[in-house]
Amino acid sequence: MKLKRLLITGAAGNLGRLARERLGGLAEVVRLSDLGGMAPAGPGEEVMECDLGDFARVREVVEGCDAILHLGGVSVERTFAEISNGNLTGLYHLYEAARKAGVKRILFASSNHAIGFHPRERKLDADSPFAPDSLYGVSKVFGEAVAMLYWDKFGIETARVRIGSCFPEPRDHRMLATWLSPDDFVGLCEAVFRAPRLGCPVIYGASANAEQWWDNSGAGYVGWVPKDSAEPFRAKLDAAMEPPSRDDPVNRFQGGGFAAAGHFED
Ligand code: NAI
Ligand code: 15L
Repeated sequence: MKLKRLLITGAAGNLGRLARERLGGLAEVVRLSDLGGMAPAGPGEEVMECDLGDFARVREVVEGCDAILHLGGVSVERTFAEISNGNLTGLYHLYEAARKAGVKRILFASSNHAIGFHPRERKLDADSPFAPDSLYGVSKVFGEAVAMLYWDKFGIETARVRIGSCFPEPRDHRMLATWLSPDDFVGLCEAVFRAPRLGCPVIYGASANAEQWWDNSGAGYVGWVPKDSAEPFRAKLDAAMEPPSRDDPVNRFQGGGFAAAGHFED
C-alpha cells in the first residue's frame, strides 16, 4: 500500500537527490525539505525549505506526513557548534513534530560512525555497544537514542540505519567493506517503508560485499536483501592507490579517517 505523504529531509544532499529520483513510487505525495538548493516541485512533489533548528517550521513541514526519510543534518565531522543545530536540536524537533503530527514510521540515517571506534576484526550486530569515533558519531548515537525513546514511549517506528559509505562506487579499500550501492540504498528504503511491521531495529547499511563487518540477521524480518558487491572495484582501487598499511591508525578502526582524525574544537 502506498504512503499518503512521505517527507524527505536533506533532499538537496547526495542521498536526498537519489531518494527524490528513485523513491517517488512509495507515496502519493513526496514532500522535499532542506535548507535550500532544491529544484522546483514536479508532479506529486512539494518543496519546503526548512532549518531543522526552527521548531515552528519543522512542525509545518512534518504536518500531514505519515512517514519520514530523515537524511537532513551535518554529514561529516565538524565542531560541536556546527553539528548541534541539525543533528541534536533538529533531530529532537523532528521527532517531537512527528509525535504531534501522528507520523507512524521514520527511517533515520544514522551512520557507521556511531560504532566507528570498534576494530575492524570485530564483527558487530545490532546489540554491539556504541563506539562513536567523532562528535558527528556522537550525534548519531543521540539520534538513535531519541528514536528508541519515541518507539518505547509513543510507538513511532524507526529503522536506525547505520549507513556505511553510499557513493556511486567505493573510493578506497575501506569501502570494500562499508560500501552501500545506490541501488541497495533504494532497496533498503523501499523495504523499510513497505515492511508490515518495523519496530525500531538497527540495520547496517552495507551491500553484499565480500568483506563483511556487520551482521544484520536480527533485522531479517524487514526483508531487505542487498544485491551488489564492492568486490568488482578492488582491482581498480589496487591500481589507483597503495594497499592499506596495518601500521596506519586510519586502517585499524571501522570508522577509518573519522577515528584517526584530530578533534574539531569550537
Ligand atoms: P549531505 O551532506 O549531502 O546531505 C545532508 C543534507 O542535510 C544537506 O543537503 C544539508 O543542506 C542538509 N542539512 C544540514 N543541516 C541542516 C539543517 N540544520 N536543517 C535542514 N537541513 C540541513 O549528506 P548525504 O551523503 O546525502 O547523507 C544523508 C544522511 O545520511 C546524513 O544524515 C548522513 O549523516 C547520513 N549518512 C550518509 C552516508 C553516506 O555514505 N552518504 C554514510 C552514513 C550516514
Ligand atoms: C558518513 O557518515 C558520511 O556521511 C559519509 O560522507 C562517509 O564519510 C561515510 O560516513 C563513510 O564512513 O564512508
